[in-house]
Amino acid sequence: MVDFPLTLSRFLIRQQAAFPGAIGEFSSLIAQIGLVGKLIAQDLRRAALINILGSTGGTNVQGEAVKKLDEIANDTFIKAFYQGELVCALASEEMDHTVPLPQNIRTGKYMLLFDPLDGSSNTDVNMPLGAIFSVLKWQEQGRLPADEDLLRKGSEQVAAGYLLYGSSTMLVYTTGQGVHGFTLEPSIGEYLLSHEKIRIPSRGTVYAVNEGNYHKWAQGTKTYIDSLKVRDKSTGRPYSGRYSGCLVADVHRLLLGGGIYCYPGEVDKPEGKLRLLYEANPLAWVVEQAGGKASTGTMRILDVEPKALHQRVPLFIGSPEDVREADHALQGRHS
Ligand code: AFP
Repeated sequence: MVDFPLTLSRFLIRQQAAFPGAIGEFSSLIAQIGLVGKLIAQDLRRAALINILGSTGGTNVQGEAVKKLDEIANDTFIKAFYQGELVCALASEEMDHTVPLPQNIRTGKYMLLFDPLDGSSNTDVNMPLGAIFSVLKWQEQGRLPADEDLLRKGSEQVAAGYLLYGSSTMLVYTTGQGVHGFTLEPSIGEYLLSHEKIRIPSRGTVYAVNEGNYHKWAQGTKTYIDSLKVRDKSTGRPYSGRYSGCLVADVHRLLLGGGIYCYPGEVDKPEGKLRLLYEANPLAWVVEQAGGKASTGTMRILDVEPKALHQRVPLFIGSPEDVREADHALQGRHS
């Protein structure tokens, strides 16, 4: 007999049972993120038919052009959590500061940071997109967290994960007990457990990087990327290049098949492009929980002390042997 599928809700109930005294707030938070994913996936499926492709004409806090779908995804996250109950702080990659929650509501104990639509340059060309989330716990009573209260190291996250809008919609997350992936079964509107306890291969044969930036990189970065293209039987090189323009999709590929994603710093922009709190930290924890590594090139991502909500950081993430080699090359050491 075929196994009966395990839904996200039943999985959450089982996980919750391991925490006596848990009142279900955390399970509801993950389920609500799943709901956001369903709503956004529904818009994406029909995007070209309902006039939601293209740009709004505005720019976001990062100075980047805002796509209509960026705005829709951001609003969906905010509406889903605005009434408090599950969270006491909401911070989005698209917004300057934390979202002010209404006065006099009952707030939950979690702080949610999110990138509502990752890879938004893919919106108009029907390519994969994602959303990334990071959950922190607020311990203080009597006041709501301010911006600076969200400046916590990645190692303090209590949950992290992503939604992937690809050929199917997936929710992948960790709470520090492995990484589990759920695929949305659209005909019944349920996420079903499809990838239990994901483990990343110790080495891969794929690298993802925007090589158009090659001339902007420091010598260590150039040396490392060059080395991936050299024939070498022992490491399976040359590696294949695969870069989608969507971090979530690229990280998902290497989580399942191994390899490395790099968004290096540049000589004139050593901090790189990606955001520490909304992108690097949550994905670093997911990948570490699957047995991988995530580094700035000089230190573990999860140990970086954040100084600002929108801080950027260079990112090398993926199979442990690959990331270790990247670190060595960037630091001018031999593997
Ligand atoms: P957007 O969401 O602004 O398109 O940025 C996507 C992203 O943060 C990440 O998902 C990609 O891997 C990376 O930036 C792409 O950046 P480049 O266009 O500079 O390669």
